[in-house]
Amino acid sequence: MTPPDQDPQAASPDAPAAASVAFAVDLVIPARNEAINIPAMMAALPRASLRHIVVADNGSTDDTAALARAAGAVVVHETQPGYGAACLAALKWIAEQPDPPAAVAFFDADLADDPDRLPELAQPIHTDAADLVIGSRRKLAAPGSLTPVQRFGNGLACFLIRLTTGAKFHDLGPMRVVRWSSLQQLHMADRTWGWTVEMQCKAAVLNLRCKDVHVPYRPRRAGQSKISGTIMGSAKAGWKILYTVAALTLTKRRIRRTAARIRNAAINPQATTALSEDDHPPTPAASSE
Ligand SMILES: Nc1nc2c(ncn2[C@@H]2O[C@H](COP(=O)(O)OP(=O)(O)OP(=O)(O)O)[C@@H](O)[C@H]2O)c(=O)[nH]1
Ligand SMILES: [Mg+2]
Repeated sequence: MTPPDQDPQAASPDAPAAASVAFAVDLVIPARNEAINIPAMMAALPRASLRHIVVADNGSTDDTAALARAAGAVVVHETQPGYGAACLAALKWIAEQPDPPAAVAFFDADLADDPDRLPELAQPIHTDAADLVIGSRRKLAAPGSLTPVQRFGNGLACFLIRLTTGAKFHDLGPMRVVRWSSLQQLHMADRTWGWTVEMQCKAAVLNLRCKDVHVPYRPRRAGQSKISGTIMGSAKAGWKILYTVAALTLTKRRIRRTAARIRNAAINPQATTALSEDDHPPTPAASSE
């Protein structure tokens, strides 16, 4: 990852200042060649509910970064393709800020989700009723916005998580909010399309309080469909998701041990809590987008 090319303190004069809210929620937006959607997406965000808006520009060859910056986002660059790689780059930037957020929200740049629902997803975390809130598209998705392959794959992954951990999820929707301290314990590692399922699987293994909220979903606003719209994209993402569920549910003890070390380090910063390679679950090579 290269450093962000914009300091939030030096945001464009037209950009609203980062919201100063008691319950600070930072928003992560992975974006790869989404210039066509960025202005409308940035304009639609509920800024008053958000502190930093971090767009992780994933090797875009269009104006994604410049447009996001002009609209007031912090832009970080990640050259390695991959949804998870982009999210990790944004989280690294957030972790380097003087004050950690209370929670982090995730939102896709193509405006397929409704950003007005973000405060509702953050609410159960604010009231300490949940640690992870997933926007579930299963009931309210517009016709055609989720392909049959996506519905089947997401349903199968949720079924397998339930079978192996007992946790009830209904979707792997990208719009979600997670408590910052919980996110630390999840020790996220996947750099591609296993990101969403890794978060849910690990949260289930760690018995975090998880909640599904029904949200509407529509086809991407504009631009080229990169994953679900192509057979190869769906096949790669589907394989990665199922592999990730299997790998993670076979390494429950390791996930718990890693989380315990991170919790201990938070309580006692003097303790030796260095994480090793062994703390990362096995995932397939991050070769695809
Ligand atoms: N394909 C792809 N998307 C990325 C990458 N990094 C970040 N993204 C972003 O991840 C989000 C989700 O990607 P989408 O292409 O919308 O995937 P999808 O929703 O499964 O499929 P479509 O909306 O039909 O394209 C978008 O905001 C992308 O711009 C990457 O390396 N590859
Ligand atoms: Mg999309």
